Amino acid sequence: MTDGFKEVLEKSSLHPKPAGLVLQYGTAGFRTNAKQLDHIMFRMGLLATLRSRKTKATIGVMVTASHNPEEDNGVKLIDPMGEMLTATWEDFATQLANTEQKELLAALKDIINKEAINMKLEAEVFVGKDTRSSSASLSQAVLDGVHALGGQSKDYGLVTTPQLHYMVCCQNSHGQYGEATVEGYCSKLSQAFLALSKNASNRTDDQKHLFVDGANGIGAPKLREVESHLKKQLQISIFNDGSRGKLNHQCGADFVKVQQKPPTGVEISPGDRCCSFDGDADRIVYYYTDSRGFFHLLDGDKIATLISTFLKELLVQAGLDLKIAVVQTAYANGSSTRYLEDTMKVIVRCTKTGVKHLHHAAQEFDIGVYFEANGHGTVLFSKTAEEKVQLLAKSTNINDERKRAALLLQNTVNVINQTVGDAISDMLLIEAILAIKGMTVQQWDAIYSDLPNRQLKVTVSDRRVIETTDAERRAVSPAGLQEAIDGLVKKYKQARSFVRPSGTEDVVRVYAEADSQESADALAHEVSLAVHRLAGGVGAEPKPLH
Ligand code: NG1
Ligand code: ZN
Repeated sequence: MTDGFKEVLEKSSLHPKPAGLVLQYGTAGFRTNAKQLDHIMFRMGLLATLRSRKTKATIGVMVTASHNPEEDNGVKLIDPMGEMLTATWEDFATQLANTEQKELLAALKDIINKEAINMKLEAEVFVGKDTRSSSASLSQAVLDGVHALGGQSKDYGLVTTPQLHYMVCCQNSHGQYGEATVEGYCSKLSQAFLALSKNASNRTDDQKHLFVDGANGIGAPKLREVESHLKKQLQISIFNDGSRGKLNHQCGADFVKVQQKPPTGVEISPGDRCCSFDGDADRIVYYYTDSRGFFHLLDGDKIATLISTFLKELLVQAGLDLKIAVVQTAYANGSSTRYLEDTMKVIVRCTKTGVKHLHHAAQEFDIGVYFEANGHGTVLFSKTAEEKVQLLAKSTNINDERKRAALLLQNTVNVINQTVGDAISDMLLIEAILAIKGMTVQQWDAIYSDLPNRQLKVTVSDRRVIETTDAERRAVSPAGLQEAIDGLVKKYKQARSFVRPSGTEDVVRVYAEADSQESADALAHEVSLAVHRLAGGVGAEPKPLH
């Protein structure tokens, strides 16, 4: 044990913390300019090793800053079943990250004591990274941290975030979830996709064609690996594959969702079915342009609607009584919530922003479909739900319709990466559903019409002055802000607006929706002004959009 700590001391001096630097383990781990992260990475290697001893399981560490600019990077820990790190350990992560160099050993020992960690136990950490130029040395710093505390490591190199989550879950379920290799991932998902596709009636090559914007990130090369298993059932053209353009620059799911326009670098014709991944391929949005050149976005809400409709129909056909729910955040378009509740009659839950909140809420149902409007999401099946589906799929004394539905459900379970939102897995599921239902992207889009909406950012001196309640839909401080928002919302038809401090950027986010784009834009602007005035705005007041 003493020796181990000696190594920590020696190695940590190679990854020194800039004095005074304070960073927070936020909604998506640590995320900031890559230059500030070397010591964080080393320390997260240490922490993951402790977490592995504590849980007696393999832990994951992913080096990525997702949809942030190329200059940024970040890191997040993955818990044993592939889920996000538990909250108490997020606090340990923040403490360890902010401890000055000379206090590092004391901070480590503090965690070891508090959690009664047996340092004699073995530890194993899986490490992955995205394609950022800083990721290679930063992931090496993570590995240094793991080794300094005597942990074993497996470096998966370049993988998508959801692939690393998948590996961790496979390892800890001793292969029950699948094989903990990229090849195992590709073959599990593609086999399920091919089985689902058999239920589609004959499709032309055009109908099988999908245009994918890889955000110039890791999603593009990883999609190519999957594609080689798809036996041409899906014909993919990949744009922004990283060979030329800059990561997330004018492309990727976040750009397309927030700007509400197609990415640059994609040559598409009216009606072509397109989708965009984000930089680490855990988000996906779809879109097309119509013959008049108008852009149509199919975001996480439309994806959740398509998937939950499909699953609900299969449950009815299979005669399975399982409770299905859709989990959203306040950013979900009001039309989607209304459609799901009133027309589809499914349970809808609203949680705070951040995947872990959605994930936990979804776990409360037999089938929990969760999606953020930005396209991050997946489907969770309870153990009971999976068992009932398996049993029915095996049974011999049921009619053809029930059998077909049970097999479809079984393959749906297998195509989904239940550990976390996964652009590749979501894409395969969506493509299979469209094929089975014989649906075009336009028909999918027509299920309901989005309310026009606008997202804006306001810079304030301290965004923590904004505190919220009711799943972030109402602000409780600063005084007067919520009253101001309520007053503004009343001026517009079908309007809704809320504000919250971002967990990944130093800004306050403003969201507004209304019956027309002009109204949504005007409301978003007026609410931004209220935030600037009442919550300590920095710089010039926000200008109107038009
Ligand atoms: P913040 O910056 O807290 O709004 C953003 C996204 C989240 C989530 C995280 C993590 C929006 C409005 N917010 O969080 O949904 O995806 O990043 O990546 O899209
Ligand atoms: Zn991401």
